[in-house]
Amino acid sequence: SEINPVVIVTWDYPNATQKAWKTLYAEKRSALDAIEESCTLCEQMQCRGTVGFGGNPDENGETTLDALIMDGVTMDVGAVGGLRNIKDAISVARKVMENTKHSLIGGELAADFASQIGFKKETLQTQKSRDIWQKWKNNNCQPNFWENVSPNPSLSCGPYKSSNQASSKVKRDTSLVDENNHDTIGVVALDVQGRIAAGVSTNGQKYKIPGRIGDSAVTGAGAYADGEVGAAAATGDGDIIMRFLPSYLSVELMRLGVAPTAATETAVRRMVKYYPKFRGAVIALNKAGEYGAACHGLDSFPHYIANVNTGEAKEFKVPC
Ligand code: SD4
Repeated sequence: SEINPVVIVTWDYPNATQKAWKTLYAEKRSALDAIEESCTLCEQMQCRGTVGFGGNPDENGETTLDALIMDGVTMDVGAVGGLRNIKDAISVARKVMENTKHSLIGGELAADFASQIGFKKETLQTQKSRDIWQKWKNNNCQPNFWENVSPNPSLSCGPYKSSNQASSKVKRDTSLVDENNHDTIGVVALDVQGRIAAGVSTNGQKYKIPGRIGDSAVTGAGAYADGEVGAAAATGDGDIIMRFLPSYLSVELMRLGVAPTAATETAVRRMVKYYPKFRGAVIALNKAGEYGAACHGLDSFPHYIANVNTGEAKEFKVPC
């Protein structure tokens, strides 16, 4: 007998949600397909400049991508971190999962991997991302992600010299995630065969230090799925998210019988206990098709849900 499919998507991405819903409901395809299709749409649409090419340049003005997909049936994971010059982050992640014994491939070599199996290498810079970067340079590279170092006086912006006299200390409890810097697409889905999967795709934090890889490449941080229980995905300050694995924690709490909303609230609270200025959110879905979300440090957290009751992508909002 067929299960009623469900999909939850972070932030206000109704098109991506609708795409996943069509894949799951009309086409009766897999949760993995729904995740790949919806994340791919956002990568191509450059959703809010925070997914895909041409957004959130790093200190050198380059855009690099993090993505992860997890199959709750096989517990297999594929991820890319700091992927350069390839637009299709989630699809490359899926290839890592399905066509290799590895789980995470990074950087320039991940681009080589992708190009070997047919993905096109091209710059991820656009005029817009160059302009964003130039403006940041002109503003003395503020904000930046260095701490406990002094700027190298011979350069207008980094690289920086190590120093004990911190003149430009950025405290880690000062969130660097602002309203335009936190919109990773995260997708959790249940398909008609009862299979559960999760995935995320992002270009990471704006002005990140080149080489930085975020939570969206890390299993249990950006996303997690266990077909016996459910799935979760996270968005927000990835450098904090990857210290607490809120997606993994949410799934483990649901395993103990905690409802999705309460599970995500506990996972968010764990981060906030140590980092009171944490900004971000977690979504969760259990095997019964129940879902929930929690957030912190934002005005509110919009997310989209599609199931047989909503009939199409419908917006929900939780206060933070
Ligand atoms: C990161 N979590 O790289 C990502 C950024 C983001 O919604 O936008 N999350 O830290």
